[in-house]
Amino acid sequence: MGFYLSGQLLTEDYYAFNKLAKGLIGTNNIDTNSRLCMSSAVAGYKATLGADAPPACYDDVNHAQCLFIVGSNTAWAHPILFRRIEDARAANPQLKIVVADPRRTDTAAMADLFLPLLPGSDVMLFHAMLHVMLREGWVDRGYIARHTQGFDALEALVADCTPARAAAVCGLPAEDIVTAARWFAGVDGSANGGGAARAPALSLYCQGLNQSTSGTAKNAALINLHLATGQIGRPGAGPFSLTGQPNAMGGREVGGMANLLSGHRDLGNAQHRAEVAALWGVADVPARPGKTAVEMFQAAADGEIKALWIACTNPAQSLPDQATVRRALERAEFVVVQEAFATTATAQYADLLLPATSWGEKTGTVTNSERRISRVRPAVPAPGAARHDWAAAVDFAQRLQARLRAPGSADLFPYPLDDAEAGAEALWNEHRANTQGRDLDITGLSWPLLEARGPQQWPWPAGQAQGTARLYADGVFPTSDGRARFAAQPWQPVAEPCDADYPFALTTGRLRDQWHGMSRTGTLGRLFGHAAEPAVQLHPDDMAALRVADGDLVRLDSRRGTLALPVQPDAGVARGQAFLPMHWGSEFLMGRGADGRPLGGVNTLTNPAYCPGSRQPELKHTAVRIARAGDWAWHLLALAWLPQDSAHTTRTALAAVLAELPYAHCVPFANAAGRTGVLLRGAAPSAPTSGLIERIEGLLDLAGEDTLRYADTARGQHRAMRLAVDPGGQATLEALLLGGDARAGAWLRTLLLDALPVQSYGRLLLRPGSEAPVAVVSRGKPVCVCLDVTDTAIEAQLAQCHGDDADRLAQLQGALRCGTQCGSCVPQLRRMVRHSLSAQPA
Ligand SMILES: Nc1nc2c(c(=O)[nH]1)N[C@H]1C(S)=C(S)[C@@H](COP(=O)(O)OP(=O)(O)OC[C@H]3O[C@@H](n4cnc5c(=O)[nH]c(N)nc54)[C@H](O)[C@@H]3O)O[C@H]1N2
Ligand SMILES: Nc1nc2c(c(=O)[nH]1)N[C@H]1C(S)=C(S)[C@@H](COP(=O)(O)OP(=O)(O)OC[C@H]3O[C@@H](n4cnc5c(=O)[nH]c(N)nc54)[C@H](O)[C@@H]3O)O[C@H]1N2
Ligand SMILES: [Mo]
Repeated sequence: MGFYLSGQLLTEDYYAFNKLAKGLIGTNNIDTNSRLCMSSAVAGYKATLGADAPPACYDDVNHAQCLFIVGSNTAWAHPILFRRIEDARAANPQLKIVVADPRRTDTAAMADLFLPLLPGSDVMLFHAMLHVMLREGWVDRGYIARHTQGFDALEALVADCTPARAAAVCGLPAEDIVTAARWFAGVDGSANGGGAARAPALSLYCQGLNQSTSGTAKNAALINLHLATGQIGRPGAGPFSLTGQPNAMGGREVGGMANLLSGHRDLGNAQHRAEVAALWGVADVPARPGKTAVEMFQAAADGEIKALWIACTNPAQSLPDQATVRRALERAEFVVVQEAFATTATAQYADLLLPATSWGEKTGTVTNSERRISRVRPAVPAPGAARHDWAAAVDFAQRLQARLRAPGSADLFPYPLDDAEAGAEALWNEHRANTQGRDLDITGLSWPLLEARGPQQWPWPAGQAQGTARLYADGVFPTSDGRARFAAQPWQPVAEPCDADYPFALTTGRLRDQWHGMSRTGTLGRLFGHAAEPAVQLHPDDMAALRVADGDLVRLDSRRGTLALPVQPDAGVARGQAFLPMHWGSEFLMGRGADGRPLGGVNTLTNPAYCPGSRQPELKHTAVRIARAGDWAWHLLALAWLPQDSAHTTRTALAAVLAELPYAHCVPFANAAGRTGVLLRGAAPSAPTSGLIERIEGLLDLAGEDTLRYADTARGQHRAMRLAVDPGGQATLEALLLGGDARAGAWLRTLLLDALPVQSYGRLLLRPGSEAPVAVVSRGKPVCVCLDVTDTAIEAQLAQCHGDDADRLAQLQGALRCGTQCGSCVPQLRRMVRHSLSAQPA
């Protein structure tokens, strides 16, 4: 059997599951979605610094003179940290920001030096930076001699990683690599400024490094740079891996992975196994390494794993190579899904669906990127039959134990199920005992202390007066000889390089206002203001070469499946590359496997190849073919406002119907007043004959007497509209469906979304292909979702703002308040300000 868990569980949940699997059942087949997220960071830290511990802290942003942001769209994915970066920049105009990302993101817009490297080429970039540092004498030989091991091999490896060679591999100007090396080293370019004279450099990095078949090598090569220059263990310096999920750190602490054990111990280490067995009071923990995420689902697809217990993650959306994942979920004899929402793709495969509480209902702890442990407290009571995740695991464990345990043997699960606070605290206390003498020792912490003094950083051993802000200030590392290790791993290309058949490099990543599979954010139509529908982004020149315009349908084929999506121009995407948000699962976006079977979501396409060191799959690179979907001549567009209470069920039913089309997507929308609706798009070679339109019309309440219709079956044209007429005779659109030629969609969509009066348009409404009347002007696209401020309103306001960019931004925000709530749209506002003209002061 296999357990597949999540970095969104609380530490106590994780601890209970881990003990159940490794301590009672005797399997190490327990892994988590952190395998898709942080495992390369873990492997990189351990290979170099000796332990899985980010050495820096958030305050370092305020001390750094150089921020090296690599493979992270911090502006969108870590918005609170990004606000700190903006503040640091305002407080210190000398701060240098370098961003290395194949895409020109909102984060890159903040950079003094932007390095649009080719996907997967990071190791070469870092090696070339080290090459330059060596050549120029910018490394810190004293630090290397005192605190590290293995530099000679690395020096030999980077000898031929010249900026010229790296320029070719990475697709970057050689001089930019030299500049990055100089700023990182913190020297002014001439003198060898060692030690304290060096301006501190802080690296911030995330999935652009981790989700790669070179994930471990990428992390280690970046840490090499910190060790070679002594940029670690002092304020403003260090390799700071940004954690993705709220408690991926806690999961790592309790060893909730197939290769780890409690308290940052390793399963492969016999002494570690013996220590944990003694702490738990069991004879032993199994030695055989468990199956990691991708391997676990492959094993289930092969029939080797027969039971899967999935908690707090949605693998039928988030794992690569969905064809295999779906086969696994179908073939497994028993699938338990423990979820807070019954609507996920994975929940559809559950033999047993256990309702779980979610963050606002739970009690326990989480640890953030800077090793800081926070208490989580319930804001609302648990709904219905929902239980805490640890309670489900412990209840099961107690029952199993009652059957297996020899009389008189110790009770492994003595946590009260009837008292959530006491149960969770007891679990946490046991976890604390497991950390004694380890690098993450928290024996000096307690729940009362967290209660009294707020969130605290580890390590905090007993007897210490406070937690630890930064690690390795003394240059002593948690290795056998106290020295850090340089890792000398060469650059290797991506697993599936682009070729003539699959010429585009597809990458996937986050949107600003959505969370993963959108089980939560996807229920809030308003969050679709920023990205309303699934779309693939391409460079405008590639669009011209493919003869497609903004909004046209394209087909994306990889070796594993097919999706079709509208295309959008984005000059921030390099030529030969494509970007697809990772959020669209089969709940929203239909697709097909290579065998033609219905699949869906972005991971229909992605590659399960993984890093040999970390076993993290290469979600950031898939070779794809992109072509205009010209052979699909019949198009569908439907929009409808839905009653609040049935909106979600209607959308789920629609998704099932739409899976019959070769291409379709289905997303919610909302207006500022909180009214929600659904939007569908689809395409097929010709009009479907299977009663599909009628079923969709039924679901959208377009089947009644009050529906206006037009049909020309011979030409495959179909129109249906339902209006609402107020007592004053004003009519607005409630629902519409266009089949055949859906080109008129844009203006009809505006009419519906903005509730514009439609009575004057008469038959235009139903005429296929009719052009938008001039009077139909959209209120615009929301930029600030928090305060519902549109681009149209911002542009109108900017026409009256004057002064320099900072003045105009201040005036804009003063007038419309946009970007003053969560701040995520500030990079976009800055761009709009930059592109606007200063008005003459009144
Ligand atoms: N809004 C929002 N925020 C989130 C999440 C969310 O779902 N929504 N999820 C959270 C989680 S779990 C995580 S793990 C983090 C992820 O946070 P990030 O890693 O910052 O976000 P991503 O968009 O996945 O990827 C980051 C960037 O990697 C770039 N990239 C792709 N290939 C390469 C490469 O070869 N080298 C380099 N240097 N860069 C590359 C992509 O272009 C992308 O801009 O976000 C967290 N925060
Ligand atoms: N193509 C591509 N794929 C990716 C990525 C990518 O960049 N590109 N990123 C990867 C990364 S970094 C990550 S972290 C994963 C995330 O992938 P998932 O883990 O699948 O993402 P979520 O949608 O956050 O899934 C969490 C699920 O838990 C449920 N839930 C919420 N709270 C609770 C709770 O307290 N208890 C229980 N039992 N359930 C709860 C939610 O409803 C949700 O369905 O995706 C990975 N997949
Ligand atoms: Mo993640």
